[in-house]
Amino acid sequence: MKMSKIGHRLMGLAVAGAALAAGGMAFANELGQPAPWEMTLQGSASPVMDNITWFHNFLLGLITVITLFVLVLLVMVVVKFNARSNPVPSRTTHNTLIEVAWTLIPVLILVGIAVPSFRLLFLQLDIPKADMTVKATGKQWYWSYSYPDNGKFEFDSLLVQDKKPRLLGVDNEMVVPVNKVVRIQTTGADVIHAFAVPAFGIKIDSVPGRLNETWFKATKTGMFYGQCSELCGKDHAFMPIAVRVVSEQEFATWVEGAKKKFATNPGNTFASAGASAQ
Ligand SMILES: [Cu+2]
Repeated sequence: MKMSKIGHRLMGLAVAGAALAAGGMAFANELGQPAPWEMTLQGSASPVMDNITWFHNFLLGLITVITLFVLVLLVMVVVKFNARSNPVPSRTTHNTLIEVAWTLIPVLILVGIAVPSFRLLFLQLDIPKADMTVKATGKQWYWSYSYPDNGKFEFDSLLVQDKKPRLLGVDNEMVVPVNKVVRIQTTGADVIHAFAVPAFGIKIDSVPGRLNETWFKATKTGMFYGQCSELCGKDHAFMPIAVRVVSEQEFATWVEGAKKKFATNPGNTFASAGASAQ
């Protein structure tokens, strides 16, 4: 009776575990936002993030193989060469072949890591010819976006308490067209913030008095969320970044609406944040 009760509980636990795992799997690939039980990187929606994901998986595979190899060697040493099984140790001190191998192979591995690593670094830092620019200004504690190429309007983007997804929903999203190279220029109006959107593989500091640049090309439409990623004060956790990626036509329509909607925005002296940061 007692055993069956324990068995029952164990089975319940197993089922719960499996359900959680399955739930995690189902959520893991949700695009543009974090998910419960997520173990991998967020889904990618830009060429840079595709590369980051590939590089991460490549390194994870490589380090797994190396770690297992070292573990096997250690186990062999422990089992074969302990005092009991190997009472008379060999007095060998050098083996040229092995010494050359254990110098050369790690060098080759490092070169194999360096090549894709530098390629990725150049992809991130060498900004291609931009189709448009969005300037993101970090403020305590919200973001302001301005569109210098699309009519010089600027608006604020604040967290909306009850909006889903929780702590990520904002009143005015940043909107960009799909498959266009968007240059992000960012600065801080008061303290250092950081503009980060995982699905696009971007994270860059927003520093008062400086204009930092990065870029992304969103390859999918939809909502993509990020957060300020530099401790910036008491509401640091409550200044999300919400990017809505739409078709080119929808973007043009949005620009027309935004120009009117934000025409009377009190903070709409273009690049005012940059000036106040000097
Ligand atoms: Cu911040």
